[in-house]
Amino acid sequence: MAQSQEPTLIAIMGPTGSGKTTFINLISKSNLEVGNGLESCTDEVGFATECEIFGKKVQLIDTPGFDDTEKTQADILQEIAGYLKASYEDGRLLTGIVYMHRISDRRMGGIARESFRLFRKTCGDRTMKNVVIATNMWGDVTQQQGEDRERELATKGLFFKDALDHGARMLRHLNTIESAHAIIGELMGNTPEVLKMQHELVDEHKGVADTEAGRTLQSELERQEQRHKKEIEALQNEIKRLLQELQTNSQTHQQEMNDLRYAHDRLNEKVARIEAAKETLQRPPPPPPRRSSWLDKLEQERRQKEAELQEEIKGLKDHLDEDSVAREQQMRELEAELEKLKDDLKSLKQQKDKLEAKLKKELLQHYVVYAKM
Ligand SMILES: Nc1nc2c(ncn2[C@@H]2O[C@H](COP(=O)(O)OP(=O)(O)OP(=O)(O)O)[C@@H](O)[C@H]2O)c(=O)[nH]1
Ligand SMILES: [Mg+2]
Repeated sequence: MAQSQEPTLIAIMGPTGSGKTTFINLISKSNLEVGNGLESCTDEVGFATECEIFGKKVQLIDTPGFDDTEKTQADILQEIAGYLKASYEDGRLLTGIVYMHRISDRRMGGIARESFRLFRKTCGDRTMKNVVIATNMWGDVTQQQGEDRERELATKGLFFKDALDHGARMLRHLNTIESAHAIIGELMGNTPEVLKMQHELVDEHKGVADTEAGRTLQSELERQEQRHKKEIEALQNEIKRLLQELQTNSQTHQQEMNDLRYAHDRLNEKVARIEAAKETLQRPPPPPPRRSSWLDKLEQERRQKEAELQEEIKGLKDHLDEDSVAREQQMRELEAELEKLKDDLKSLKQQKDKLEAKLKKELLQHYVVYAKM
């Protein structure tokens, strides 16, 4: 039966995505938002519906992971500090804390270790006996892998050994209500304790930055800042070196460019000469070369001589023409005379033929007379 007393307060902490909210919903039948992507889901302290475990009222408190994808570690520390301070001032102390860790993580890298360190400083050594480190996601590894990792986590100072040495326990959460109850059951009989940070904030009136967790975070931030500054310096040197290289290269490139430009100009000249030669080929042949002046003079003299000769020839021709006219006239007169002679000859011939015919006739008459005699 549930008691009317104040519920036992148990906070669930751990890296983002480690299954804190899922664990809380499983036990308390709450409906707190569970992440389904790569981004962090719970970004502030949340309270689950009160539930009853082993006859006692329990309230589970959900928290954001120190490695939240949106908020900084300082934001998360402030958020958790705010809750711890208020709850201590209200006289409500945590009976236990579950720190979730995925056994499926191949490594517990820098951020995971840093988160656990902040968790340790928040709790302090004295309250480690009220802490259960719950490994989950056993379904994602083989039994052997899970056991090997569990051993490594428990025995290496870098991981959970120190916390275990101070009284923390390590349990497996098999994602069943039974294993979840078993984990909470481990914490139920504990005496509620004031966490280190609560003591610092409330009893010692320190600011968050002055708490051990705050200082740890601050020195970590300074370390990160130094590292980033070194990285920036290295980057600046690299940029400087690249710029110098670029400058040297650009000088080399300038020379190469000049050479190319020179070669380009020479080629252009050659092309222009070829174009000109082609154009020349297209042109009509050039006029004959000019002769020298003495040739011109000779030519002139020759022309003059030719003109004189032409004149002389013309004169002769004219003269010849006059002679021929006279001769033609003479010829025509001779021809007319010849024609007249021909006519005379003809008429003479006719007269002769007549006379001969007359003579013949008279002879014949004489012959007949003679014969009769
Ligand atoms: N396989 C497996 N998956 C789990 C288990 N617990 C949680 N998950 C899954 O892990 C993812 C993250 O779970 P959440 O419960 O949101 O984790 P969270 O620690 O609350 O994350 P934040 O709120 O971001 O800090 C979800 O997809 C869960 O379904 C588990 O025990 N086994
Ligand atoms: Mg969550």
